[in-house]
Amino acid sequence: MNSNRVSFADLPPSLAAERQGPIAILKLNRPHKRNAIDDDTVIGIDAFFSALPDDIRAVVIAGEGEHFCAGLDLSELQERNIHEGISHSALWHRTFEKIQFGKVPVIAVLHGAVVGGGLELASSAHIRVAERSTYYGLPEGSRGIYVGGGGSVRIPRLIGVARMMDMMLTGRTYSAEDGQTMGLSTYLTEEGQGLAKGIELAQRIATNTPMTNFAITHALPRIAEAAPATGFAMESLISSIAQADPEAKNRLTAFLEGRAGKVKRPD
Ligand code: 1HE
Repeated sequence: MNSNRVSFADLPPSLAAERQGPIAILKLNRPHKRNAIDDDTVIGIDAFFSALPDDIRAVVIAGEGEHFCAGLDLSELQERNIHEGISHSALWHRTFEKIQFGKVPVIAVLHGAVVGGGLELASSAHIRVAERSTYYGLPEGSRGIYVGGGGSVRIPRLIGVARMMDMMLTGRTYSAEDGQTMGLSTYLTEEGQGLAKGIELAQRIATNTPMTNFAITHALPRIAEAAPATGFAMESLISSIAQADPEAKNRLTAFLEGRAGKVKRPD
């Protein structure tokens, strides 16, 4: 595979970006601190997604070392007053918004600890691939703090309010297998195979038309939360916009002429 290391933005040492054809791989690169996210890292993630080249069609986020991410760098928290806390949370919100509602679909590849802000980061991606070593936790409850990176908004949409409350109130953790059953991940792989799976999925997603990927990542979640009458109207609009794309016409013609793949049974 043609792989070359590129700097998409002025990234801090805690991040490493690599390009493989139409996809980019962003790695949390602070394994000695279990990829805990400090200010430089969150600002770097923001810069990476802000400066994503137009010919990148999908992104994979992964973590170096034994763990995906230990969440917020707790050493920085000790210094903050209320006003600084609000600004900090808003910075995380802006950054993760660029992942969830950015230019391209994003796949998070998980292993080891996916805790606190690490789970918030993973939840802002569109697809999660978990290796068997993955475990999920929200230790904020026992640390006397609260999620601040959009976790209250995104995590209940994946697993429900009751499960998130339990995790925060009791410190309960979930295994990779539990997470897969609950919907935290939608792919479960053996150890060491998550990145290859994430890249395979990203390469597949990169073959979709950008218009379809936009409709799926931007319109679908908003339609799902809209009142039904609004949702139906939005769906009619976005589906007619997508099908008017010349590339959509080419693909439909290719299918009708027997030149496009059929829908396959699952393996
Ligand atoms: C850290 C952090 C961190 C590790 N901030 N430094 N997150 C947490 O409450 C999770 C805290 N971390 C852990 O529970 C464990 O570190 C792990 C289970 C993730 C990994 O354990 P282990 O045995 O592999 O590593 P370790 O020995 O605990 O940590 C290695 C080093 O990383 C050590 O520093 P050192 O200088 O003594 O070598 C740790 O102090 C450091 N480290 N995690 C700072 N999180 C937007 S709001 C989000 C709110 C939250 O995310 S709260 C949840 C925070």
